[in-house]
Amino acid sequence: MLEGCISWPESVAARYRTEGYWTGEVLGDRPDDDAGRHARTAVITPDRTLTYGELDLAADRLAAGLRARGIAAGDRIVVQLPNGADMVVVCLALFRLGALPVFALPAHRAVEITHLVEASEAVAYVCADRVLDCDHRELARQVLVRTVGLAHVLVAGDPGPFTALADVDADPVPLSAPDPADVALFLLSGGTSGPPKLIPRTHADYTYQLRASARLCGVGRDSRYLCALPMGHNFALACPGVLGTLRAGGTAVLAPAPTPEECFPLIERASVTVTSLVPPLVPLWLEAAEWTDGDLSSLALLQVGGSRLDPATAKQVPDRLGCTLQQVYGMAEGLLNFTRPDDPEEVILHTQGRPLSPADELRVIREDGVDAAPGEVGELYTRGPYTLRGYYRAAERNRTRFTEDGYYRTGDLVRRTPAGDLEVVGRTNDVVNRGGEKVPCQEVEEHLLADPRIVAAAVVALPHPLMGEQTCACVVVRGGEPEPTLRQVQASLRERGVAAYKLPDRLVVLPRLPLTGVGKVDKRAVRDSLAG
Ligand code: OOB
Repeated sequence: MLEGCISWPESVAARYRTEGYWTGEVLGDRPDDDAGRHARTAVITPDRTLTYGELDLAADRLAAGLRARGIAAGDRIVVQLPNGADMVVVCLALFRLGALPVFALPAHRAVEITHLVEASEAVAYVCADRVLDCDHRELARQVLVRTVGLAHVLVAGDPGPFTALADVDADPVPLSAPDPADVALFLLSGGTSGPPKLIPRTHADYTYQLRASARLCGVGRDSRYLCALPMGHNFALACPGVLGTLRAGGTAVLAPAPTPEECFPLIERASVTVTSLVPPLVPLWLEAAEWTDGDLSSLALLQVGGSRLDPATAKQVPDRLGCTLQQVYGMAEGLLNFTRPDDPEEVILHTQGRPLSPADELRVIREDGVDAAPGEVGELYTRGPYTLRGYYRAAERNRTRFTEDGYYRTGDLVRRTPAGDLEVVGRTNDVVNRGGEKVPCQEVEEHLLADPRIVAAAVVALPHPLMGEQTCACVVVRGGEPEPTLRQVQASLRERGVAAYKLPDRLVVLPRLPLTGVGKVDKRAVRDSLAG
């Protein structure tokens, strides 16, 4: 396995292989038993349609082109592309080459991309020319100034001073297949407190996740999965998402944004059968479904996950969208829980489901260290055939986030019903879950403290009706300085190149921050004082 990654103990790996969880399959391979595949539709976007034959050829040409430019198996490539055909082609090309995509989120800016390039020692950054108000060529320029080793910037669209992705093209060459036990890609942690940690996912573990989630969700050749959320996030990528749908021989339909305006016409045009959303989008979709004259009747399954879904909203989904609701409680680190389409309504509305795999091992540990009984709250620990054994090059973090016997400490507070379904009730770690987008408090506090006017900062979650949680920055201002406004604080963070979703939603200036007995900021007291 790649240096800096922790593999499963050999006895455990052998069991996953003999029990059929891990096979010889690798990402990017093609089934040899599907005669009609070549001509079937693989990808639909608002302006392009690709058959499997066209997709395979585009990926093979790009893989050969990358190789000709010196990119090799094991190299890390930061990928930040909007949902579209290029993103799918790039993924397949990298998998076939054995190069490892590091999936950035669309909202990431210079701070985050710099961190990802440094943490992964990436040799390339793949981006679009412009997305909304962001010129990624300018962003790439900033990253190049701050990092060493980034040899290639490949741009979809107008490349400016860099290389056009379209020019990375060569006649296909034979490539040796990667080892199923090796790392195939990196996802980003949302659940940790500092900057995101890199999560290595292997060919064996990820192909298992794709196969098992497609089976659970009934995704096959006749399925059309709408990717409305960013494709680089585990949920839309692989639960079963775009990659699971393509492995199953179905069609991936890619929407540039998750709004009803973008998605409803695609649902109708492509007869979409399944899609996934984060909870804040659900009320918008329900409302838009009332007035749309588009035909949404093909939609059979709506997956919702990433943060807590309000049961009253959940209850309206079947009637107003005409489909089955599935709650998904997952994490980039591995473990996925799903409600099953045939579960009783009570389970679908009020729980976040149960594990994907019979080989997932779960423990719920109370605050006093004892295993919780059904109904009792505790922190969820897990290990299994698609849950990591350690973050990439993060020995210190790994000591605290994993037990000696390999369980990942999720940081989520859950309750297990007697039937084994999970309810997520809170968190032990310092993260604000802003409608599925995870804001690491400590990182934002560090950015706030870079402002010379601010001498102390505590970032906490405040409840919010649509987002679930919002970010509130509580700051102490240096004596004699005027109090900054929220807009000023947001502007200074944006100027530093911080992603927009991490900017505080609220600002509270306090005379001092409450401290615990050992002199650390007492976040609970901060939250309580705000609630008051
Ligand atoms: C998904 O993945 P991440 O890595 O962005 O975030 C994981 C964390 C979990 O540890 C939990 O705190 C929270 O997000 N979460 C939920 C939830 N699903 C995730 N909290 C309450 N209810 C849910 N349904 O967010 C993710 C990955 C794959 C599939 C779905 C979501």
